[in-house]
Amino acid sequence: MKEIFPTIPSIPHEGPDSKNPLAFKYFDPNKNVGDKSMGEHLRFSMAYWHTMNGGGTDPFGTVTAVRPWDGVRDPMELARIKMRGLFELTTKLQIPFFCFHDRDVAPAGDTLRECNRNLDEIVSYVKELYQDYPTRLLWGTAQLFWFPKFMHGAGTSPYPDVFAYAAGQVKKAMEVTKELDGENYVFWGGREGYETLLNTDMGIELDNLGYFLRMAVDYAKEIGFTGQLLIEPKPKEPTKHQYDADAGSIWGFLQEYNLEKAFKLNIETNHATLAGHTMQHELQFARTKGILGSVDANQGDELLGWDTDQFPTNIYGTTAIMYQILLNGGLHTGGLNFDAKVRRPSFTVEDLAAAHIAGMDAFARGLEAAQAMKKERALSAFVDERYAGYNDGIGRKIRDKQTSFADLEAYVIDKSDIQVGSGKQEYLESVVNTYI
Ligand code: XUL
Ligand code: CO
Repeated sequence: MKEIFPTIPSIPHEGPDSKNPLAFKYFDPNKNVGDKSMGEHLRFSMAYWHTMNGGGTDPFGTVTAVRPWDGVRDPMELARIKMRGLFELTTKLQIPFFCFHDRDVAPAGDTLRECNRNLDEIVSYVKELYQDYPTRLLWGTAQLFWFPKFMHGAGTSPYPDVFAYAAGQVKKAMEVTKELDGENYVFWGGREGYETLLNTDMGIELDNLGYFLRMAVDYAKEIGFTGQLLIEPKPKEPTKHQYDADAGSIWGFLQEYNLEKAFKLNIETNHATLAGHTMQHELQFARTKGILGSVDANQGDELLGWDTDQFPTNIYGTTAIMYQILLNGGLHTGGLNFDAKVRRPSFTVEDLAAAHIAGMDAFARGLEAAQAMKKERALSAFVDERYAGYNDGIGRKIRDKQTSFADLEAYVIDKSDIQVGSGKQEYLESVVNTYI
């Protein structure tokens, strides 16, 4: 079969001294890190929408990307070439998974029935590609934000016909995710929010969204989809305010609608930045509540207020992410999906490969640093010590909820020697530096 990316070789591991842009310097899937191989720890995934469909457009400029399928006009032929391109590129890069939105991979039609027909054709083609390539589906999702009908939202639209259309579309997207053995299914509420409160009934919108997700849980059961359902937080963009703003707000929402056992989170670094949180905060919150499911691996620009979806190359960032993932005992069915796009001036196919390599190498280094920090209890020994007061005495009683305000008042009322320790922040920051 003719290669789609003949200039991209199977990427070798050449080690840190290599100057070859198309080689791994740190990522080596067979290297053992703790009790697993690097490949088992780092379940990378390629995002179809950015890598196959991204052209480098921005509000001020047209497509810059040069791609092997430029000039192909027939939409179904184009869809097949790009899908085969994805399988070839992921295989050459040793990326085991991919993710897609329904409308990324096959052209839309005038009706949902027509959209489904096009999608079915591509899904059959993916099943053929499964025979020849090792790449598999990390998660599928429905694209409920591009077309004009979704301008006011999907599950939160004021218009029931749109709500119904979105439900029908998610039903189909869940079916194809199951058909392709997808390990998870993602809900990202791109337009589930508002532009202005002057026209918004928040009560109806939140209740409808809760009900929408309840029906999704029921349908997953009905068709025997056993993959993990994931919600992806983002505070804004494209809407001014999105209801799934961050891990904390989703946790509250899930509990209100009795959905907290059915969903975990797919947490994206750039979305955390937009929410005014660190990625570490979002991961640690989700981990603490037992809802850390998967990661959209990218990074933003702290100076910009929008979603730049850059490849994750910051080793402090990847170390913090991998530390939380290790403390979580891994991501289980989740993975590290490069929801990232090359910069507009990086327009060649070699840039696509180099960008993924850069992200994979940064995560390999982050993993090794995080594993050493965890093994040597570089941070956790201090954290355990800081809270040790709760292991016995009055602290134990508080943890066991065996006190009243009166008991606590009696305990402290004549105490003159209340002691606290140093938080040692600067020292701990220097400790992290020694592992990076
Ligand atoms: C948008 C975004 C989405 C989701 C899937 O910011 O992250 O691509 O990951 O819909
Ligand atoms: Co994402």
